[in-house]
Amino acid sequence: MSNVQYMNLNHQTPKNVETIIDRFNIEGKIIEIKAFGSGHINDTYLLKNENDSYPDYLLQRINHSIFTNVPGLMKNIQLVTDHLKSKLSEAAAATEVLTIVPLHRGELFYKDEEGNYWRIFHFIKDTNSYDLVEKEVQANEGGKAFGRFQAMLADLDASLLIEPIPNFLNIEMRLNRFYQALENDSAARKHIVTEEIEYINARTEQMKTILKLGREGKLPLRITHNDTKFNNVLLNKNDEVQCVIDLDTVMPGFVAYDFGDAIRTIINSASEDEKELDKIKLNIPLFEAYTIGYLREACHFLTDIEVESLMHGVLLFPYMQAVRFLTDYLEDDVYYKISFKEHNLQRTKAQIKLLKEIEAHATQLSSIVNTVYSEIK
Ligand code: ADP
Ligand code: GN1
Ligand code: MG
Repeated sequence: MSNVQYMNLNHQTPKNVETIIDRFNIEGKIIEIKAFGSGHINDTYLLKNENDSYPDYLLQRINHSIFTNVPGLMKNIQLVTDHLKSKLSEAAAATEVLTIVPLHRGELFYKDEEGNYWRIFHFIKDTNSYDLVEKEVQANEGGKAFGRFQAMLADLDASLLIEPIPNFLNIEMRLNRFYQALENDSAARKHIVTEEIEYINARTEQMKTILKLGREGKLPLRITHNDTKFNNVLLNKNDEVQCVIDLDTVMPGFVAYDFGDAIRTIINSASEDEKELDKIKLNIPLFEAYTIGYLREACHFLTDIEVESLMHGVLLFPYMQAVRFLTDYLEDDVYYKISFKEHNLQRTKAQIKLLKEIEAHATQLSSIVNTVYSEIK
């Protein structure tokens, strides 16, 4: 019998959704399906159950042009979530870690006739994710979340994980792709972005600091999240951390990457794609709150050089994001979801403005990291 009794379908509902949902081992009856969240990569839908004795679910179409090895990706998520759950009580494991809902025969995803890949997680109730951080307590909880995440994964054998996107956060590779896109200029947009190109060109060597420290053996590779923007952590109604989500990019990385990408979204008083650049200011109390939350959880395993590297991550991430958005703009918007024609250009400009602000306050931000670290360790 079908698990889908009645659905409040709308134009955003995927085709053949009943057939897709019926493949999965879900409980109860789904009575409503709606598009959910503001992620840039996957298509996400909330599946509402008929009554509260059964869970709601989160259905996702995995963007398989970006994640080309879906079996490997799902295996990664299973390894990571099993490892996290093994350290928690049964009750905490169910609500503080993502739970994959398998198909009836146990597979972790479903490939439909059109070649789309689908997966389902338990929907974690009574939580919020924030595109824009509002309060210090939220930033502090976010820091705790990602610090704890890294700490709990420190004893997972990294060789078991595949790299879902090879060189994902390698700035050298990102710059090579950017210069290739400039050379191809396939959308004939290069002439519009001369100022942005100049800004990027002036910082290429400086932005390779973390990579170089890694190559010199001064920074260890750890298991990191690699997509720590703030809407990838769920907070409960009391603004306490509930769950780290969006585990698609978990793989070996440097801790400064997770710190830098989280700060990129926390310290910005405006949104990632703010049109009015004057609104992009730094919220330094939120920076401090995140740093305290993170270092309290992570200081026992971090080396002094890793702590020093955090500030390089803070500079690198708005830069890398500007490079990535601008590359996509030059390539005619093939990677990120866009809501209007010049969206990737607007995002690029906003990230460059954010980096200018961070550069202007770098000494102050560095000294906050050092003070917090010396007080906590
Ligand atoms: P994307 O890769 O497109 O960013 P995410 O996995 O981050 O996709 O999901 C998009 C949004 O859906 C998240 O920002 C969050 O708001 C929400 N979300 C994701 N997983 C869950 C979950 N298990 N429970 C509740 N909300 C979730
Ligand atoms: C994407 O999936 P989402 O929306 O959480 C991207 C990140 C970028 C981010 C910018 C797999 O994250 O790397 O930092 O957009 N994810 C992937 O908002 O490319
Ligand atoms: Mg996300």
